[in-house]
Amino acid sequence: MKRIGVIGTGGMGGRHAHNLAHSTAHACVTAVMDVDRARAAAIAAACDGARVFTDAEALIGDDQVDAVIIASPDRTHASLAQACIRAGKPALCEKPLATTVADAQAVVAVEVAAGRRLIQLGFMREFDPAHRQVRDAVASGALGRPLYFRGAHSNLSGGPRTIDDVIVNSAIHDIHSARWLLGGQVERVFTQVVPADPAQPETCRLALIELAFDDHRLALIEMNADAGYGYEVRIEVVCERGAAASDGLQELHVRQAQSHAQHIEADWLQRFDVAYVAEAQAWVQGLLTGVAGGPSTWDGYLSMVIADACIASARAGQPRTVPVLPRPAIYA
Ligand code: ISE
Repeated sequence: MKRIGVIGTGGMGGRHAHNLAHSTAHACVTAVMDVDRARAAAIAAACDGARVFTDAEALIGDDQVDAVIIASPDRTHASLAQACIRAGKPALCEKPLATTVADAQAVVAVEVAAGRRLIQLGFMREFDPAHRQVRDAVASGALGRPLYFRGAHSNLSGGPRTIDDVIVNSAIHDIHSARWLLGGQVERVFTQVVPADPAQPETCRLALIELAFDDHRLALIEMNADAGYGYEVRIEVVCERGAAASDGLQELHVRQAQSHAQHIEADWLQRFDVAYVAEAQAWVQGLLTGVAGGPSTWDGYLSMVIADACIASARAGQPRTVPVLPRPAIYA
């Protein structure tokens, strides 16, 4: 039985705590941390009386915690991931790994020094059945070599957002999907933005991101931060002899009385509910076998390097080059 400590009890932390306590074999939640003690206590009570913490480092150091979920605000991920590695405790860390390239690089450095993978990054789309079908179709080779990734990601608005936030918090998923599904190295990016308020160029209503790979393959990502109708993630991989696509919705099509309807989910917790359970189960399986799998710290770092170039490109109105980085052996 692996004893899990959950840091952060917002939507994601609460969902992870629930999935680990109720849908994951060989795992139990023994500790829950939030700066808001009452919120941590409410989640802990639903996890068979886990202990409540208001200090993340205390939870990481606790001897009744074998492994950690990091689901606190984005800016805290990098330092908490490093604290887990230093304590020798595996962690499932929500994306993004960090909010700056330097912070992401620091996590890589600490993990490389530890000599083994301890962090799994929360790019949960890798565990989504629709995404896996597309990945399997491409990997089968039947469609020929993948040439082009197209992704459309729509959110319902939580209020006006900045370019940095839309790219580092949201489009980072699509950047990872493009790398995961095409493989290879992104060499150049070009980002154009429709501002949420034309008088405030730092705001972002919609971003169009082009990625060029070093072997001349391409990706195009449309990130709609305020779609106005619901939550959607659509992907397509165009290959030499065919294409594989997922329109991304989970609900069935209903045709009735001369009309056709399909319910659209409101957010990622609804759309990716199955993926989050599969992600937690795969993570716990890795804890039991001692073999870390899933998206790595290196995936988190490279996504951040690409995201950073995308932000610079949006500001400059020009393409930007992505540095080529040597992959440390532990991520081979
Ligand atoms: C959110 O944090 C997520 O990770 C969702 O998957 C993503 O769709 C959304 O844009 C993010 O804000």
